[in-house]
Amino acid sequence: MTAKKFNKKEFIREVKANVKALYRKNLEEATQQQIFQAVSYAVKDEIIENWLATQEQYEKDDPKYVYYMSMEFLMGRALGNNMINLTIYDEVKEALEEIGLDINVIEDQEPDAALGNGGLGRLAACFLDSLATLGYPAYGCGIRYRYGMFKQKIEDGYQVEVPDNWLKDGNPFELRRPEYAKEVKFGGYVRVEYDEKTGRNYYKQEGYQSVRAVPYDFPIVGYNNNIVNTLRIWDAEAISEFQLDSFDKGDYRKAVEQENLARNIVEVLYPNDNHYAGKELRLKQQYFFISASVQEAIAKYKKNHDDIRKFYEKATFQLNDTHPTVAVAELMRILLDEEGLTWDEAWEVTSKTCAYTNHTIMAEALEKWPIELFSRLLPRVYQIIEEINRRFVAQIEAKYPGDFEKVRKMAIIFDGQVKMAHLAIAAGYSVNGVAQLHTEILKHQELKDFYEMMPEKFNNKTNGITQRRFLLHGNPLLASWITEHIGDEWITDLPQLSKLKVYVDDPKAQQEFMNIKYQNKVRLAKYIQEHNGIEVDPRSIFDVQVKRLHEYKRQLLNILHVMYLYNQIKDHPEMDFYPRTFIFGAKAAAGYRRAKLTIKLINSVADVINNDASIKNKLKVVFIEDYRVSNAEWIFAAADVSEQISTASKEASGTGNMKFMLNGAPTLGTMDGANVEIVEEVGKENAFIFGLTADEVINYEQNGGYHPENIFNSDQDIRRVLMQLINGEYAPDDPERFREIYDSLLNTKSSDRADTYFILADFRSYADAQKRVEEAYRDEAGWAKMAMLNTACSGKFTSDRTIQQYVDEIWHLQKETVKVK
Ligand code: 475
Repeated sequence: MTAKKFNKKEFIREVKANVKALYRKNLEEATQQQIFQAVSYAVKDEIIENWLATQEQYEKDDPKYVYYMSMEFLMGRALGNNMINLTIYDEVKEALEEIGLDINVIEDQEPDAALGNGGLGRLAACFLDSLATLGYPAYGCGIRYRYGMFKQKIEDGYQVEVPDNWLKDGNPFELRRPEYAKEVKFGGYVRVEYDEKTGRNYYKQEGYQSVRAVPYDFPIVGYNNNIVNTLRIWDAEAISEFQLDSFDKGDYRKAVEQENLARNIVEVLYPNDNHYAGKELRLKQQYFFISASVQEAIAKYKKNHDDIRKFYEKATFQLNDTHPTVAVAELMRILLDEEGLTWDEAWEVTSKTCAYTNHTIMAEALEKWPIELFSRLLPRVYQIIEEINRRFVAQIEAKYPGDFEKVRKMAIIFDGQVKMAHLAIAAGYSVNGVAQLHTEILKHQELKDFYEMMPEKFNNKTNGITQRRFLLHGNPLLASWITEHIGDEWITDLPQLSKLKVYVDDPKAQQEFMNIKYQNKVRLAKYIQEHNGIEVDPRSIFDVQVKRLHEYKRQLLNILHVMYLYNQIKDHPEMDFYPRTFIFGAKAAAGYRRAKLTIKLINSVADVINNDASIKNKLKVVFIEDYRVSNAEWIFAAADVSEQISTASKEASGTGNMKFMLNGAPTLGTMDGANVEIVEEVGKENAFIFGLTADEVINYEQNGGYHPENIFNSDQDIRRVLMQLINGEYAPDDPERFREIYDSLLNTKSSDRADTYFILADFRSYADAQKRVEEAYRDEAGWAKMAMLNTACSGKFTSDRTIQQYVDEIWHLQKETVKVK
């Protein structure tokens, strides 16, 4: 099981040789970026033998693979993680020290691979880490966006989006695989031909445009087990050698269009989280990577198998939300049109291959494509979906004779739209939610009709996170401390952390634990000083909310509460108030006006409070620019309080909540998503829970909402805070600036209901919970115990456990082992 021995001398020699070969420079002349590249190539060399050995072993064993199909893989940086999983981190660190290099500086040269928005994309990345660590054959399948998630600059308090040119210095870990290139066709029309011999119709797409999909492979290194899986992401190139004779060589216009298609398709990640924009290019992206991935999966299968009707025995497709759902129809198309299966045979394969994970119940995230667009772009695929729909509707009618309501609610194609979730559910063998509460809401509210018709498909897989990145790499001090106390098995068996429980009352352990937290706060304070120019006191409570900016996540509730606290401190300067630093980090979708205005509000409140000497540094507000995976690792390690304050029922799971818990930060949150399970593990007394329950929220919603104006009228503290949104308190140059936010909470003159996310309804209970946080923090020993218990009880939330459940209950894969030669 143990990796081959690391040779320090050899490694140094290689780094030096790489600098020479890549840049014709000696080490002394090279920039840190160049050294990062050289070190990465040396680390890649350590990986390559294992990568080969793994693929060889798989070839020999002929196992079943999971293809994790996802528009997003939010990988973050690779170098540190690869060194960690190869178990050569400390050795490389020493080697680099020997030649005068600082591993942190070198790691910091690497741009984040930000091929994702938030939770869904980062979950995919954690899953790949766990799959490799547990030894399961897997491919991540996605898109190699030229530009990932935009970089965020804050200018005058506003978010400015800057393109993320992450590939500009080259990517040392990727491997271009032109030998696996595939053609993907768009548009045109379908010609039907009857074949006398077989008595069948054959369908041919003609007059189409096409692009060449070229895969790039990224190694996914398992922890200390020699296994290296592959993340295969597709680039688009203009067709050159394909089909040169199939269309008029003189068709210059078409050639240019195909060039443009190729260039546009993989240009940029859509920066929307929990939101569907309905753009044609997005559908092109979806079909592009799905067609290439499905073609590749089939080609791989056919190399060693001749009965395509048993494809599902060797492959399963996990669809990461509905974004890759066109895979259902693409698989059908290939089986019918290229493999010559009958409909029933093809359907049996498809419905035993595809499984769907739902990540959100936000209505605005539901993918519904206009028929016109869909059928124009994917004419043959659309025909197939029509037939799937026809048969599915017949099934509904058979089960519920005469009940047209059922058809209206459940059909895949209805009202001029193709509903991707309905397709995924009808075609897949599994439908899962991502936390217990979320799955219950799917079963009994959002997908009720589907659950009633096909209850056997529904199951829960509570999300998880990888402790290798979010503790071992992100919080090395705590990681070492834990290993000193309970050994290092937690790295691959997180529930072992419960062994820490015997230390929670031990004053020495408490002190050490809190001292590590303090040092991590110092590290973050330095980062904030360097990047924001704000001085924060590491002895203050670090109260952190980092996640995408979305109304349902209620960053607004947090900042309104900060405004309320500031009023209190100003009114009662004598009041005993434990110093707090409120830390925010969040990107808003580029077109999400209200979210962007909320960022401006946070920064405006920060400006006023941070520059008010009269409050004697009791309160600080920091907005961390460009929140992303790499700085997240530091932020989690430094947090005292984890803000998980979504409107109950809206956050499917959350995964940041788990990263905070792992790093010893108690949750201040609503009973939403996986918070419910966190509280179940750690105990209510070790969290700060507030607010309406999911049932209460759903009840209000189904009965026409509630009346925030009653709260406004009866609670003068709240009223005062809201008035400060429109009296210029935080916008003296333009008192109307935050009117929209004020209106969103109170004014029903717009067609939306006021305060859709129950901010006023939960405000008092949130403020009370915050008060409890302060009281608890004053009790040093009590707090240390609570923080340690959070770490000790976080074992359930490893993505290793999640993946094992997917394997046992959905995918049914066999574990592989790989020996190094
Ligand atoms: C949930 N993204 C979290 C996380 O399961 C959950 C939607 C449409 C288009 C682009 N991106 C999306 C999401 O829906 C998403 O990220 N959902 C999140 O998935 C992992 O923990 O609660 O909001």
